[in-house]
Amino acid sequence: MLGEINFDGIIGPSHNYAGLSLGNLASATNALNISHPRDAALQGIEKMRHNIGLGLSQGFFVPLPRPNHEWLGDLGCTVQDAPETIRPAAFSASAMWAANAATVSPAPDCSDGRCHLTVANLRTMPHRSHEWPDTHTQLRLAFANGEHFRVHRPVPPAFGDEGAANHMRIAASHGAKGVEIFVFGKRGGTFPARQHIEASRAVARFHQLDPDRILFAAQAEEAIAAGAFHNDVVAVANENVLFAHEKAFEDRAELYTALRRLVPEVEIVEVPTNAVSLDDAIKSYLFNAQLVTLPEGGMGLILPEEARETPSVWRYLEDMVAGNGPIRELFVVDVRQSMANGGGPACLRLRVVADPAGVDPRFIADEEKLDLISEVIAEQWPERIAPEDLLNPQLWEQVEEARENLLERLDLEELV
Ligand code: SUG
Repeated sequence: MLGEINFDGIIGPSHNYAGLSLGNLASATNALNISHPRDAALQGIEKMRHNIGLGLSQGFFVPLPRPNHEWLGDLGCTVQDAPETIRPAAFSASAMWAANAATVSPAPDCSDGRCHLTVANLRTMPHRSHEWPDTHTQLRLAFANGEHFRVHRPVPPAFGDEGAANHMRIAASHGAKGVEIFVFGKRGGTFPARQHIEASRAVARFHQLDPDRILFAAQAEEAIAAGAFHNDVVAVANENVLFAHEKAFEDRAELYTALRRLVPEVEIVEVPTNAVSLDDAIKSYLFNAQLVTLPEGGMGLILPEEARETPSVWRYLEDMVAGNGPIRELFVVDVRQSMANGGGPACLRLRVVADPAGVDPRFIADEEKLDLISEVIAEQWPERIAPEDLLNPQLWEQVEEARENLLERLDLEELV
């Protein structure tokens, strides 16, 4: 049976704050702070447990090999002699933000009746640009069943692609044919536009989408300048509901009209600036919530603690769930370690609408497997990483061994 599975990126043992993402305010603010990889990863596991507790299907992806020796080799250096401008990028645990791993089009939208995934090239930020080869390998393993899935290589780096974080799907239900919305940034402005329309167009072609059921929407320049480096910082969709800030899109009227024409059941919940300013929305990550359909019916938002701590946001949410709208429940999770690098609950997961039976079971989570993963994390993930620790060979070893042990315990040695 087709259903939504959320695959969370397990937060890797090299999680650190290096201030690598221009335009991501949290990354800049926390640059060079001490990170806590063990707590970070356990927070991620707790989020998965929480969602399993709600009755949702949960999967995971494992951390990528760090430091990335192959990438350093391509740059003519090694971990020993890497320049200071390169070293932190080779250690980044940024693959934890699985919403940037790939763009996913569920089978009902694709003309060959398979679910298509295109790995994101992430070419705008150097530390993310070397994720894709290992992500590609992992996705090809998890979604190896060619009857159900097709995994594509990334769009060439001429055009920036950041995956599902800039992609939304509106459909009467997960299993119905949907309309896919590709949100792109226009050139210019204070910060880089990380998603290019040409990349989105290529993904739509790879996925064999019906050209009459695709929409391209420009991200508001104002939103990018305020720190919305991905669309999922200011908008989220689930089944027939779009939940977005008033300032998310350059031309919202055009988008809403097209959506209402294509999916008459659509419900648009727009948050006005006079209730929640763009700054509060971005600071709190209100829209980086996971908007999910609950097994008992109705929708819920899985929000970061920071949303509850932002008065305008919490007031808005309490009024919203007291009303008659489609979003009826609020759940709060603690993912502060990831949030400090600009990654909320929704960044940490890749949504795949598919039959779980078609997925390699090694990537499907249950309580028991999460216990096992937590055990490895508690024993082997570094407790803290300060910027100067990236120079310490003992840390390099610890990080590599911790990952390898996890892969062994999960029977995923192919990925070592
Ligand atoms: O790409 N942060 C990530 C956050 C990604 C969030 N994902 C979504 N919005 N879907 C980024 O900017 C910071 C790394 C550092 O500074 O050490 C970082 O890569």
